[in-house]
Amino acid sequence: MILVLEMRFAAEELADQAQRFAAFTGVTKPQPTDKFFLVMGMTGSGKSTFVARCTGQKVVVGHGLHSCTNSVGVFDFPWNGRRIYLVDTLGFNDTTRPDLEILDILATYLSTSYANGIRIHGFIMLHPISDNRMTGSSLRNIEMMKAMCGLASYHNLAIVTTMWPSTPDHAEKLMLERRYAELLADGRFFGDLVARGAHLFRHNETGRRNAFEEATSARRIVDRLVRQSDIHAPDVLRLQKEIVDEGKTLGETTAGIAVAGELYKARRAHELELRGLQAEMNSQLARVDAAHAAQIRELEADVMMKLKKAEDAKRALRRRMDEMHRDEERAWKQKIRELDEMFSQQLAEKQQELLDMEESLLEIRQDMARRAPNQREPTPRQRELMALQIAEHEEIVTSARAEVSNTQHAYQKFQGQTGNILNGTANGVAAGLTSGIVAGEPPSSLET
Ligand SMILES: Nc1nc2c(ncn2[C@@H]2O[C@H](COP(=O)(O)OP(=O)(O)O)[C@@H](O)[C@H]2O)c(=O)[nH]1
Ligand SMILES: [Mg+2]
Repeated sequence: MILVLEMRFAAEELADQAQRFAAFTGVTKPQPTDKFFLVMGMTGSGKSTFVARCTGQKVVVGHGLHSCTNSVGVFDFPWNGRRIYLVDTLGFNDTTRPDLEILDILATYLSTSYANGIRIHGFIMLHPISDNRMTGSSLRNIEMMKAMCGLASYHNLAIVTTMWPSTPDHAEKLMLERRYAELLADGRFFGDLVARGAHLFRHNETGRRNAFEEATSARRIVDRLVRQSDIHAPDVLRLQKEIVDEGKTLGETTAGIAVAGELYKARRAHELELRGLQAEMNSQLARVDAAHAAQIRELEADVMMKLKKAEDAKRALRRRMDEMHRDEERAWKQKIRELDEMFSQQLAEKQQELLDMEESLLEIRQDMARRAPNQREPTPRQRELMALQIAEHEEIVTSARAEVSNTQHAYQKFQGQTGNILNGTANGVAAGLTSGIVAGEPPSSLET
């Protein structure tokens, strides 16, 4: 991971990432006309690609400031003199992270952002039309989105279907249209949201993978949302209200209850499984068959471990905003420390390289001046060549000097921004706590 980063290390990009992140978490104050949109949807629905097309920025997962921390990606682009921020979120039903962890991450950032005065102006919910299950992951993502938002009206929501095929045959076309109609009518999917004002878009309906077409399609959706959000003032998300204004633990929030429901079902299933295994152990048959008994014991240990995991998850639901924030802050600090180290090392290397170059330039000059006594006076042609050689070296040294200075500048910018993030997010949460917005007993050990 670090190696990949080292190779592509771009100081400016990291500083920019930190700056955008600081804007989303309210550490730096955005302009009143700036907009923040959340991009949601299941993993693989095309969120990162959408954001990349819209902003023209590389939306890479797996390196940079946002990796290794439990973070969301913040990207931006200018729009008619304003700045539009797109927040690339994590899908529920991710293969590598449990729902609870995803919710925890979103809750941490959304609550900090809200406590610092930032409002979410709109939502872009991506849904892959190619998903033929109509249950499972996509349903779960829609449920979680509703639980988190809990808005009275959805004028600032764009429901965007993605993954339209490029060359569907007649039967496939019919099938997709039928599925589309069902999605929009069924209350478990988008039915209730459409009834409450959500806007519908088919993103990249031609299905062609063409960057320009995709960008045009994505921008069209954002344009509409910007206009909508100018008409309808942003509402506070239910999750933000519950955590910041009402001081609920994650498990007490509507979204937390939805996750807890799943956890409960899983726990129940494990308990039942355990009971079944124990009954089998106690039966006459198992007692005589030692090999079978050992096998059952192994299964039992496995189920017990799963149960313990579910119990741990239950405890995690009891976390309050300050605890969530503390964990996240710890991860950020660690990441920033790593990047800082890498940055200063890179700078030191560049400085050393420059010193070496300057030294060798000096040596060339001295060599030329120090002619051996038996050497003849150089001809005008030789002089000309020497001058050219020196000029060439000087040019290289000058550009190395500029590079060092740029790196230095970027490093300072990076340090300024990351410092802001750590102090600012902590202060934002602390401010929310001290002003009594967050109910419950004040945490004694909040780091600020
Ligand atoms: N066919 C097609 N593929 C897409 C489209 N948008 C994204 N993809 C691909 O779908 C995969 C998942 O996209 P990604 O943006 O990473 O999804 P995320 O997990 O929601 O961020 C990637 O391989 C993309 O190249 C689209 O509109 N059409
Ligand atoms: Mg993604």
